[in-house]
Amino acid sequence: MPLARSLSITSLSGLEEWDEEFDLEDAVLFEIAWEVANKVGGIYTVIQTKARLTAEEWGENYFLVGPYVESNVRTQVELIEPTNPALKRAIDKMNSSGCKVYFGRWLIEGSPYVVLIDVAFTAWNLDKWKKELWDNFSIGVPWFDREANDAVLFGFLTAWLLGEVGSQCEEPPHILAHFHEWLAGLGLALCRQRQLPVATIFTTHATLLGRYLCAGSVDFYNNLADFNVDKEAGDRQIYHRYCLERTAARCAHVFTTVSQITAVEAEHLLKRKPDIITPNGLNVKKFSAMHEFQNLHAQSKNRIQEFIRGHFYGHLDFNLDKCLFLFIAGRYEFSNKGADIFLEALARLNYLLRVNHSDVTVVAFFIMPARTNNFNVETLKGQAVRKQLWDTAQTVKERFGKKLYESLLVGQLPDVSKMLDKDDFTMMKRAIFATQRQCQPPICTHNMLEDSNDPILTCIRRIGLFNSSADRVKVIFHPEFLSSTSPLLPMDYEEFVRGCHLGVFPSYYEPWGYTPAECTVMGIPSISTNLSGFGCFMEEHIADPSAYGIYILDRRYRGVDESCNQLTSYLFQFCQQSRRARIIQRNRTERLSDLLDWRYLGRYYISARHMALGRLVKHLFFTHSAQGFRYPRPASVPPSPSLSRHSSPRQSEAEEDDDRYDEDAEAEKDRLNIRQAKALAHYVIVTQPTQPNSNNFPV
Ligand code: U2F
Ligand code: UDP
Ligand code: G6P
Repeated sequence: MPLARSLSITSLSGLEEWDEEFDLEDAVLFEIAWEVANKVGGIYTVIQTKARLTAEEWGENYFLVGPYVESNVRTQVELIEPTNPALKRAIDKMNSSGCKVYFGRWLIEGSPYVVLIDVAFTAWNLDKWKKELWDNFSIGVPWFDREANDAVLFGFLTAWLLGEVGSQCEEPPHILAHFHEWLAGLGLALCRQRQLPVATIFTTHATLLGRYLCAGSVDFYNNLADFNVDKEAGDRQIYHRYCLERTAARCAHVFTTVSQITAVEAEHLLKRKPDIITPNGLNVKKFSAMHEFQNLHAQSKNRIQEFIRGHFYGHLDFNLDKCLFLFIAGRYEFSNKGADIFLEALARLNYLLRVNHSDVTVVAFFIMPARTNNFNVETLKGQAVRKQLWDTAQTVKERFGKKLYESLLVGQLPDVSKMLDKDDFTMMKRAIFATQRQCQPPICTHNMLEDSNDPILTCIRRIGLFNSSADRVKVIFHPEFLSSTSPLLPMDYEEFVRGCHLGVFPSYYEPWGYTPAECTVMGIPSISTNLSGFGCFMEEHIADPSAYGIYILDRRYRGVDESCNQLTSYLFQFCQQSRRARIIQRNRTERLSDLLDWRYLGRYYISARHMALGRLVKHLFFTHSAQGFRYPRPASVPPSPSLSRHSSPRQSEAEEDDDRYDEDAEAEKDRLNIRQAKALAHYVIVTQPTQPNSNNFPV
């Protein structure tokens, strides 16, 4: 059953009441994206994690629309008969006109309904629709761009579906359609061009041009206002895609982006200022025991340590108990994701740890998918050797135990010198012999197809981080996403993150950045930047982010070298923290989960929907002011920045023994502070008389 059938926002605490008569009992919401039940990237995470909340709110009237991909449907969807009569008639009509449209339940939390369209089945329409696209929008899509061709088919089919649903209803329905990203954007433009009674929202999760420009050597943020957008798109052969994206953004009743930083980018590159920011949330699961996530950290860390034992066999000359695991993960965009400055900072950290005679060892993981030819022999051998040592130890232990038992049975204390015989020693010597290794432990776990041009490997060769004994910083490049079925590191990504100490995401181009957000809800500190949507969001909402384990690197107002120095100093300070300090910091990080929960962030989507409906149905102009709360500084951190240094919870081992620090009291004080801050947060929706929509179609 839906929770808020009348689209009322009064159920959210701290929100003002909607005082307009706005009967939306019969309103239906379609959310349309290429990544519905189809994992490609971050948009899948947005839709999949938000589904439960939206399904609770809209109940039977919420439908996700995506492409039909057989392999996905087999594993993720249960096909059923359409539940809504008008939608059933619309689907039947399309299917009898040569389309293949399926209806089902997506088997994720919230079990939302999905309408899946087989675009390939309607490919015979492509030329006709491309002509229509050219005639009405002057956008020409080249034959060789398969993704853009799919976008054309998907666009025409979704507009057809929405038009058909409208015409199958007896009363004019209130239809809301929320489109994500350029691949789904054409459906929106067609709804407006055909003047369908549909309130439209377009959310962009990155701009095409922004991503391309940043990946080149362009000073992006200082030149945002000056790019000749048509020329830049043309030079990169994405003009037609860019046009599709820009048309959707300009035609939408409401245009949104995932962060303020992408809003500025969109304003300059897509020539429309977003009406509202819709930040990305997560489906946060709370454990009933408060410290359960700490136990999970310890368990997962043990498993990573096992992998390290195998990977560094023959060179295990460092203390695993003083070993910190750092990682970067995501799309392999070397400089956009900041892998370049992370490597440089690791080289500097290596130097600092060495000259300071630190007993800490850092292992930095790079989890970024690249083209490979499977695992390499040396890494597989490492795990085999480790297993062999383990088996040997178990066999010797059993034989030892048996002799001990027999000796005790006859009432004698054993002669320890005779407990191990020649066979045992031979077995152990053989096992030790197998751990002899002439080469250094490998950097890369796989055989790379483009080894000599790979940016990470090339950079490692230049900075000389080769996992030698003297290095305090070791590097492992795993060019494939993690999986629990891997013979090497059998853990899924979530387990791996939990076992690490710090996620490092020093991105240059990052509209949102789910990876640091995921770290936060798992109670793992992270480094992000003030050029990432997540970093800016946290800066805005938390008085002293680093005290909570949210380190935000300045990549906006500093040069690369300076940012790299700042990153190095964050890493070095992190390495100096005691275990207790890390535990306290993790507790604080985890306390921020609520801020990233869809239960809090979902309100921005609600607000966008109200605005769109208002613009379509009532021709009202809404002024929205959705202000979140600001997390205060943790209770025990001194208010002065100089006193708190970079606000790590504890600085020294001496302090660690100081029992005056009461963690539970701090948590309780923090909770009180946060409750007060939340109460002060306000959210106002003001309705005003009709004003012309500055983004009227046609553009
Ligand atoms: C934005 O991210 P996107 O999902 O739009 O990024 P894309 O480049 O379109 O897709 C990259 C995804 O592809 C996946 C991996 C990435 O998330 O999961 N992938 C893969 O499965 N195999 C590979 O070999 C390589 C990549 C934006 F950039 C983010 O900042 C936002 O957080 C996100 C959601 O709003 O949208
Ligand atoms: N990820 C994953 N397996 C891995 C590494 C990463 O599934 O081994 C996921 C991670 O959970 C995150 C996504 O990849 O949700 C990356 O999203 P992000 O928003 O950080 O960047 P994008 O690549 O979408 O731009
Ligand atoms: C968790 C566990 C502790 C363990 C600690 C290790 O907090 O509950 O038992 O000592 O993790 O922390 P570290 O930062 O050293 O991995």
